[in-house]
Amino acid sequence: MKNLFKNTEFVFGVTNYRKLPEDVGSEVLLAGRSNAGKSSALNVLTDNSKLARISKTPGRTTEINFFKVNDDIMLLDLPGYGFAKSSKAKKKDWGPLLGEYFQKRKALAAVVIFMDIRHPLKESDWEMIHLCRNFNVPFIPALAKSDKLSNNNIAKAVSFVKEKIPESNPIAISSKDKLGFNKLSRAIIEYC
Ligand SMILES: Nc1nc2c(ncn2[C@@H]2O[C@H](COP(=O)(O)OP(=O)(O)O)[C@@H](O)[C@H]2O)c(=O)[nH]1
Ligand SMILES: [Mg+2]
Repeated sequence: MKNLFKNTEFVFGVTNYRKLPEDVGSEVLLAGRSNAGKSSALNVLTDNSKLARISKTPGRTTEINFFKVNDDIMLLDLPGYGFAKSSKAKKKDWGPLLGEYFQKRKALAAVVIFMDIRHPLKESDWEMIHLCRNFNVPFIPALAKSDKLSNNNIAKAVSFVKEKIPESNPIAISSKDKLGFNKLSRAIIEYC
């Protein structure tokens, strides 16, 4: 399958709703706790190992980073939520932006919620799920690092998440083994 995400490039980071680009096209928000495996997944998804490093640049970690896939689709990298070093300060930084974003943004097409497949559905993941549900935004649970589990336990984790959030279709991925990314791309594109 041709990789639609192959030419994805970083365009800018935004800390303030007023600085967002024009509200057109489809935006897919990439969310997850720090360390869930989101940056690694972004690299595999786009076949570009330089991309996600941008999100690690100090100063960029409190911004929503915009990655342009093509003229219609943007991926928005939201800095990891939960326990990060300065998590309170961080929350304060993009908390209001995120609320306003969900409330107003017509371009918001879907949210991918990255979770470590061994520890899915932590409290901060539920906060994101509630936000999606409240604003009727479809979301895709991406269960990362599936190489850490046996096939049997992968299946168990997927059904566990499906049971807890029946309206979703959880996808197991491994950035290490490059597994699950066809499914993930298709799911993303479906919402755009
Ligand atoms: N075994 C394994 N480790 C992974 C995978 N994806 C990420 N990691 C590791 O998990 C840690 C956090 O990954 P990163 O992508 O930076 O997570 P982020 O904080 O969500 O962006 C790093 O040490 C990665 O090497 C995966 O698919 N398999
Ligand atoms: Mg990251």
